[in-house]
Amino acid sequence: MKYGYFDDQNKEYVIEKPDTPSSWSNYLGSTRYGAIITNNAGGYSFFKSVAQGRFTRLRFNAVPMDQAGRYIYIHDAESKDYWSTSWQPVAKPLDQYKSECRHGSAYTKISSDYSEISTETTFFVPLDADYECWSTKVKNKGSKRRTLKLFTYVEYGCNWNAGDDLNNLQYSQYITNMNVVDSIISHASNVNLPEMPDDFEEKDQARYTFLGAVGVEPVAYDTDREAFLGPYRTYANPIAVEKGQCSNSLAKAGNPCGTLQFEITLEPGEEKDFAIFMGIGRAEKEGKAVIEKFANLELIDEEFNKLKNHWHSKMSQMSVQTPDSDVDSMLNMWSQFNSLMTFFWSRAASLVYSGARDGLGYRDTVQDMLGVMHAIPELVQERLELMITGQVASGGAMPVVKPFAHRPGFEKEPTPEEFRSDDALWLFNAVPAYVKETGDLDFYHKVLPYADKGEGTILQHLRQAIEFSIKYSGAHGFPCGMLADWNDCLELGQEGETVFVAFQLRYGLKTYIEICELLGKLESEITWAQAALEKLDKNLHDHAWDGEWFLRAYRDDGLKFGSKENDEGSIFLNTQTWSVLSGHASEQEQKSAMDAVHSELATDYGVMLCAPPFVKTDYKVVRAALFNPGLKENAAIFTHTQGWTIMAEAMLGRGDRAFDYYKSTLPAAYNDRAELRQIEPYVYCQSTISKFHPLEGASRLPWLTGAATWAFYAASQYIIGIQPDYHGLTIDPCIPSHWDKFQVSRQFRGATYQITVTNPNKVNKGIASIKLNGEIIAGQCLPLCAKGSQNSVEVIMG
Ligand code: IFM
Repeated sequence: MKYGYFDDQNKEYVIEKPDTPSSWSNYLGSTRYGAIITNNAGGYSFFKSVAQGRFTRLRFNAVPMDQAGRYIYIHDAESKDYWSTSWQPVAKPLDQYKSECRHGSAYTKISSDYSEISTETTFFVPLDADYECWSTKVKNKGSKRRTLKLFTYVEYGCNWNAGDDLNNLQYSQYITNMNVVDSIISHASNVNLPEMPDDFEEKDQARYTFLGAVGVEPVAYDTDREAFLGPYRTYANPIAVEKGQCSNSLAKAGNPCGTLQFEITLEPGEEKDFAIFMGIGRAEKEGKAVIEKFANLELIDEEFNKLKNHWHSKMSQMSVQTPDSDVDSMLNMWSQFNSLMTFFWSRAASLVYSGARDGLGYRDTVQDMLGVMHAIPELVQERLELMITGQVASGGAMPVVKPFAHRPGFEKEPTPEEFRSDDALWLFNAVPAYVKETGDLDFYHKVLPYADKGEGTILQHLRQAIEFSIKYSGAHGFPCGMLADWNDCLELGQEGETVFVAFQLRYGLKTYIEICELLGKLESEITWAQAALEKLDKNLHDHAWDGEWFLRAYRDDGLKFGSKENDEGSIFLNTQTWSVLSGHASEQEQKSAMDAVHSELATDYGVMLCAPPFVKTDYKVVRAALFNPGLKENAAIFTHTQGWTIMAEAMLGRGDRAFDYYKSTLPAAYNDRAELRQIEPYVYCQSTISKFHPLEGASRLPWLTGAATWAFYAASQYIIGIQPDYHGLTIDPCIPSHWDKFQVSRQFRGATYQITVTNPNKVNKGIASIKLNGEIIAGQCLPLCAKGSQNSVEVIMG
């Protein structure tokens, strides 16, 4: 079933049926003022951190779903009928109530049409602002005069600390102090304590937000949830809305809410515009300033257009036109926007991530950069440097880096039991990708502190990552599993070894050698890394091959994972793909391993992480066994890993298979059968349930996932094949043979390349010729062109 469509022109996904199988959400704002909004206006807002800066409430995983949110209720003064400008929470029958939701790049527009009144609200956070705007139009489409009473609703947190707000009720229910100042609601907590702007993590301090309106004059208010809703009622039938009158309640404890009541009269055909602003700060200061600033409503449109243009221009650094419109919708907008939001919020803020995970998980964050490198290199640099300073001097990394609390040079080194074995090795993906995108070779020489003590150039940081993996290696010469390798559910024991991280280490060594060769005068480093690489290759050759595919790991007692010897988990995906990505495996091994992936792990909905699932195995051996078969790490289609699968097939030149894999987890490809996948058809998810479970094909945990970044990276660099390189832009597509042509527009280091690729001989891979501005070039790497120049590139495959 179809609930909506991609409006590619406007870079929007348009939901026409509001009764989606799950809440389909979007993100507003920045890493300062963030917000989540669903297609039914559910969601919440937060400042800097979902865990420690959440000031409006959503009840996660509750019934009904996705409440509370940002609501505007309408009460008809004559008929006494009432509804909401989003289908929920009042939920009028859908044969009478029409709704449209347009999720765009950091904004959402929700329109309604009911009882001859139409509304349209655009929710967004202006660039660099610490407030959000709900810009609203209400129109009388009928032939008689209408008097309408309007009510806003948000439910505030009592304490910005989300845990205390929802759990520590004996405390948090007694700290609210609501006021209304010059018609602006003042939401305050702990007002008898000082404000501590320099100590964000201190939850016991005074904090303020405001909510006010422009274009309409409030006639009443409620700030006490119980007064507004009434006992034993829900958001669907608040007593104040039913009566058409607020009671001017001022909550001095309990549950605060933000309701301003307005009255508007509309002649037939007349439209009224107004806007609600909610943000950080005091009503009398920041609130008043915002309301005054936007007294001229036209400024709202200006701010909105600025925001839209900002994100559109970032994402247009790369755009494609292919024979497949699903691919275009994803690559030109949603894959990129999904990667951007994942970069912003890591695994902290969504409808599922409720703030329990604060800070930046090392491995995920370093990978998340790969999908946004081309769009926001400056922000990537800042984040990358932060993460590099989260590496300790011994070369391992802190499992989590907290941006607002991190103190390089003063952090405690994790114990060997706390380290993850893969964390710092992801720098070998992110750092070269950053340098290749920007051309900033000096970055390798930049000196940055370690988390615990000392400092080193970024090149030295990279070397330390290698040293760490070598130091903590086990009996077969592979890195130890430590607390976890990429897979959080393998219990390898402190001395157990991971073949996956061994491949990562090999990739690291190979990359380190390339960097040293590039920088020059580093012969001794090259010799050292080359020797380590040869030794590792021998160990991999001797101990990692299982006959048809690669093993996954050795437990500390010698038990193998991912071997034919195992009844459960006899093959794992990651070691097959990384045997190719790392460059270790012979051509024969690569093909055999990837063919085994195809025969043992591939399904219509993507490639499973391992198989068969763990049913009899003790969860102390594989924690995945605590999940039912077909879920998450227990043989689900773990989408993070799909990008590696696509890349490996593309490196083998098997474009049809690479593309099949890409399409099998491409969200847009499920738009016509969205009830199967259930989640948003415009974003990636953590996992899709596999054939070992009755809900095969249903997907879980949308938005914040490494799948977004790797899918974009794999598709743009390995299928479309546009790869930033140190000295130019390499063109190396690997496409389905039925594609006869595609186009790419890529901005790279200030120049624009309009690339047309034709495929007259229906090949998967291979270049017959490349012309840059009419001249044939040698090889596949476009040389750098002048900043500001427009360049045409004609590529013929064959
Ligand atoms: O790789 C991890 C990730 O860091 C957190 N979520 C689960 C993944 C696989 O175990």
